[in-house]
Amino acid sequence: MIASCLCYLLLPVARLFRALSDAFFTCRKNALVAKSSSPQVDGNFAMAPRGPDQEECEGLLQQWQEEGSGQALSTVSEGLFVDKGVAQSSLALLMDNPGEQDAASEDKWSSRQLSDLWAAENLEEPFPEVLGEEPLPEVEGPMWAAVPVQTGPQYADCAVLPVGALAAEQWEEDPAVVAWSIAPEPVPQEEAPIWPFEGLGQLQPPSLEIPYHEILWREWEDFSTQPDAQGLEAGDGPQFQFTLMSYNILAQDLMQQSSELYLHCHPDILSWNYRFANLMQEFQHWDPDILCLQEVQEDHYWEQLEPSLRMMGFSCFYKRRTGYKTDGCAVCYKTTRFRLLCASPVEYFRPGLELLNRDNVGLVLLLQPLVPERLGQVSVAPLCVANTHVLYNPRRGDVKLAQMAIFLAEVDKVARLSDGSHCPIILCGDLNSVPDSPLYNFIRDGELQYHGMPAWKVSGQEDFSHQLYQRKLQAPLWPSSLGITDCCQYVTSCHRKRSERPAGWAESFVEEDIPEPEPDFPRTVGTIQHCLHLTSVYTHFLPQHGRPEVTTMPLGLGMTVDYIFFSAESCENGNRTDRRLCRDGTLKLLGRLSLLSEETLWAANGLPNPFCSSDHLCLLASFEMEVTAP
Ligand code: KL2
Repeated sequence: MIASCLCYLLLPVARLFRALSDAFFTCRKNALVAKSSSPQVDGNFAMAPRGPDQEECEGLLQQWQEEGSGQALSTVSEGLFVDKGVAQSSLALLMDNPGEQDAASEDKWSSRQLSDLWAAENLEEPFPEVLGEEPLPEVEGPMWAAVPVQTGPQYADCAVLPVGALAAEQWEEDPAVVAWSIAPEPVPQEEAPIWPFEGLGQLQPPSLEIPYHEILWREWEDFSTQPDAQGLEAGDGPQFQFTLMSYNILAQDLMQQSSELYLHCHPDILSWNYRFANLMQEFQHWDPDILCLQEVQEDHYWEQLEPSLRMMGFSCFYKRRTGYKTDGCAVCYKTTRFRLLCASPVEYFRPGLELLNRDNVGLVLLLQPLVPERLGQVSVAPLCVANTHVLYNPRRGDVKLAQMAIFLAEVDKVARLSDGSHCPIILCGDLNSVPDSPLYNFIRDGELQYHGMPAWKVSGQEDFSHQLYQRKLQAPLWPSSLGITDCCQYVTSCHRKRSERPAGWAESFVEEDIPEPEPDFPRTVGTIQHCLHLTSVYTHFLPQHGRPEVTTMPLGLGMTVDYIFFSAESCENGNRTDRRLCRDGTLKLLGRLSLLSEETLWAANGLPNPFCSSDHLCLLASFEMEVTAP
């Protein structure tokens, strides 16, 4: 009786709170836009439960602006001075003592020491330019931004007030609009940022100004009430639910090296301080339990992101790229929801192998879900979370596939149970490959016939069919010396006898010293496989109007290259050829944050924009795991 009364009272209150914080979030974004002309974006990230209506938003905005720099990033700046000697991340230690990770041991290693340790292991050497990414295309000006934006259909994505609901003057007062409708304040010449669009009228946003938060509104798509194959709805019986975000946050160094790609952006919104504040606000708003980041610049990670995320309750792990690039991947998890079982950094660079001479990396964590005490003595399987950023070069699909093979082999090793099956897996990141490309289909279908395929075809990013010379994929795709089979498994884990393995979980990653790979093992002819049974959270077309989903917008061309894949059991009559996988395996997809169309992002001046501070959108999904009685 008391419980049901509480339910009736608490549920509406919780919903109201959510609605209020959503409204505040959008106001705060506009405030950030208004402040974008200042070199430092101020304000703390705490969200106040405030009213959702426009008036209140404006009031809040004014109040926030008046507060000015007095509250300069209070939550963040505290973190900046945290002694690195007590940093949380103790990856090397964990690798030495898997399973013995505890608070005391974490304190023994400073984050900088660990970083140095890795750097030493990586034997970094400067690489000649030729080993880097393809040279940037010549860009004379932001051509794409000059194309007139169609302001019609994209508003189908807006979940809040329709366009005509407020008077035009109100929009004009909106700081999101003002910031983009007027030229920036004149500043002394020596301080003036180079803004290449001075006087280029066609680059102004469309005349009917819509606040960014309206254009870029993202729906939560809820699947929790859809019954699964067993007819069970989410929440039938005890379950463990969590959310995961995957986000390429655009490394500042990479952005500066490829500044031609960002000519459409006002320089103020490209400053790291502005973008950092915006990104943190996004993390705080969506509040994921697991955060998988790509393009995390090392200094920004140690000095700002890690301390801030730690204060938000995350424990974070980082793997920097090999070579001279300064960014890498990070995986963070809420310590109230998960306990770390193991962390495995993955380097794709292999000295002496031309196929693997690029500096991309991945990071694989095995996490033990922490079941709330109220559920009693129940158990949940560990969860394997794998995050990577694959090579960009659209011509080198051969390299991308070899990188993916190493990544899948690591995931297989970390997630493998003693009976040969796998624990639930989430594989996410920026794969620099589009949906339905051979690389994408390989992950989803578990098989790829690659022999004779032009290397550029693998990722589907660009069509190079007109070029005379085309590198073709030859079998075997990678040499046996890599120690990885055509099923994307380490040779050692394939050949290991069951009886040699102790029962339980941790054994597969205790063995860090992989012995010399056996020189010969059977290779297939022109086919690679994996057995992880993965399917994508996103379906790559928007439900409302069937347009392609976009996760990034290089030079105004929208495409999907970011993914969250997750374990799904094969259908009962699971036939590999029908390419169908059910979504009701050990991980159930409860919902996802909708993506946007290219047209919608055009209307917001592409990416990054004052509201979204990366050239990628974040991906967010909610899952449920089965909880079993012991
Ligand atoms: O597409 V990305 O952006 O996932 O957002 O991944 C790579 C590219 C990232 C890391 O290498 O840098 C970007 N043209 C355009 N973008 C490039 C290029 C290039 N030639 N090289 C690297 N990137």
